Amino acid sequence: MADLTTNKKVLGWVDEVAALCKPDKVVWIDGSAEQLLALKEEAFATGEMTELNQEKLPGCMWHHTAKNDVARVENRTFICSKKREDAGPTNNWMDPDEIKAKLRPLYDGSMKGRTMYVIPYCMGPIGSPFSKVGLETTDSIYVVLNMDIMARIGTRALEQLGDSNDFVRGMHAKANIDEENRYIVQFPEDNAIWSINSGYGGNVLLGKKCFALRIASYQGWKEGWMAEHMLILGIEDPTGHVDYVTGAFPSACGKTNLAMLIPPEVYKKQGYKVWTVGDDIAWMHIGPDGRLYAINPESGFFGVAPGTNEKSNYNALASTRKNTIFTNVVLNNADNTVWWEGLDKNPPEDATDWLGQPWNGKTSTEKGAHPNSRFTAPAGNCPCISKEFENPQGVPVSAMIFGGRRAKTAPLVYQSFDWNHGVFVGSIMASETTAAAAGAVGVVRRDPMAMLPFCGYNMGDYWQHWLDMGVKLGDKAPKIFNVNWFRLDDEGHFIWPGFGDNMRALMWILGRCKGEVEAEETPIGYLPKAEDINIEGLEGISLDTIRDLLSVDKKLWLEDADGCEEFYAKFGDRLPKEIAAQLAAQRERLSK
Ligand code: GTP
Ligand code: SPV
Ligand code: MN
Repeated sequence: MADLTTNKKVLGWVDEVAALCKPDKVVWIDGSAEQLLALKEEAFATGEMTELNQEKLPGCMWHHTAKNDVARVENRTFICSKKREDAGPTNNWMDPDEIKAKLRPLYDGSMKGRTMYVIPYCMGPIGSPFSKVGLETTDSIYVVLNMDIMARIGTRALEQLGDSNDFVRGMHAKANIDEENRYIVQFPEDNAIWSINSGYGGNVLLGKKCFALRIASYQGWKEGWMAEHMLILGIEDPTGHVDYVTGAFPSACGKTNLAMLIPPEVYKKQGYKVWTVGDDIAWMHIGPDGRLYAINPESGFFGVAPGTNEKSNYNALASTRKNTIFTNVVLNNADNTVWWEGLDKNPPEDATDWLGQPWNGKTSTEKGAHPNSRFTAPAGNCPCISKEFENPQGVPVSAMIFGGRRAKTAPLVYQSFDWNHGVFVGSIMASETTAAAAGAVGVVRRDPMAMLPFCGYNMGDYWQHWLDMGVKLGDKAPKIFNVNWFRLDDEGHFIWPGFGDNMRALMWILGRCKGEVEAEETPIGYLPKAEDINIEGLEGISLDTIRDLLSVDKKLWLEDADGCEEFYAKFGDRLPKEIAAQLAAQRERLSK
């Protein structure tokens, strides 16, 4: 097959990768329906993918990964800037030359007997001045088919690139899926990514976390924009006016759910609607009017399956009913469909679990789907996809929301005093770990701006970049808020109903942005008056419940301040003075 481009930099790089990996053949992905169909047929024939019931789930496929390869691997993820201090204390680092020397032998000959696919892809709408192009080489059809959903792939991406050298070089090889030799390496200064020995989502769909967050956060710092782990949603009021909000929550903490929420009856009947622009990543630039504009660089959703059902997230479930890839969920052998914990109360009896083993959902004590099992669904399937989804200029952001899983400390919602205080609020985010990354689940850790695993440079410099963006945005800056849907009662149950009812907190946020609702000034920020959170139609939630959800325990917050100080100390002189000053000021307010 002929090369798809005359771009010498692209051709030279692909030749280099092929010379190293030594595949039997090289196939350029042009993105045509015929080519993708042929690849699907091949994957069905080899068993790499399983075709699902084409009447019930047209175009859908099932795949399961190796047992040891089910999530991102943060301890094997590296930011290899030339200098260690430029990666900073929150990233693993190795000297770029050393790690290349170490990994080259692992790539060497790893594709013998296999085909190498070259996937050109564009992150962001084709034609947008904010979009960026990458190339990924891989020996996995699963990766090709997922990239086709998650990014704009093929010839159109190469056309967007033209003769430019500004593309991210991503080299993936499955090798032996050996976890001892698994590496996910970013070279931000060289626009390059090396990923080896994994076949799982975030480790191998290189346009996503590796490029659109780790490399792009570095590019944004250098070029004056922001790449964030944020959902983007629009709230349409009864007059048809839409306000846009972004939200950064750590992995598996509710971005997809919030992005697709269905307003509760009290708002629906007034004519409010919610539109999804993105569920995971936002790239944000300052527009000609001085406001901040967000695009979603992705074209699909790589969403958490367990817990997704008609009630919790109708729109996400609807998005998965066609042309979707299911990874590590249960295969229902009776009708060749899929199931996961929390889909319904009727697990299949004759089924195959995520490990590929026979499984009886009625009798088994083991879970059938992996807790981090996922669906890869085209954004166009989503019933509430925004009509601005392809807008090359993006949507103007009125508010940014931070949030995590906190059993106690953080109240349901509060507003920062101003931009700099908001940056501080983001910098002290903490959350319980989830199954999205390998390792213990439920451990509280600092996860600033939900970017701990994704910031491609020194997080101290990243906070300074946020502060600098605030100066540029001035009074046009989005207002910054913090939310917590996850407070627990004494029996360990969630107090707040969450999901669609999170709209009630969003409405307070919009009210604040428009100057339509008052707030109480507290040591940590502006809190709602309990009666300003609309509880109409909520069962079992009284004004007192809201008061409880909004309570601020000064003793806990002072203890938390000690934790922040310890965390900040790691950054030495890369910690912006303003951030240290914000912590000191908050402590003083709390001590009064
Ligand atoms: P990544 O794709 O990993 O970046 O995650 P995400 O932030 O998009 O997470 P997602 O929306 O898929 O949330 C996954 C988990 O959070 C599921 O277990 C949901 O049930 C739970 N969840 C989401 N929203 C809420 C909420 O409002 N309340 C409660 N209690 N749980 C929620
Ligand atoms: C996350 O872990 O934040 C995800 C899933 O969005 S993955 O693409 O695997 O990183
Ligand atoms: Mn994510």
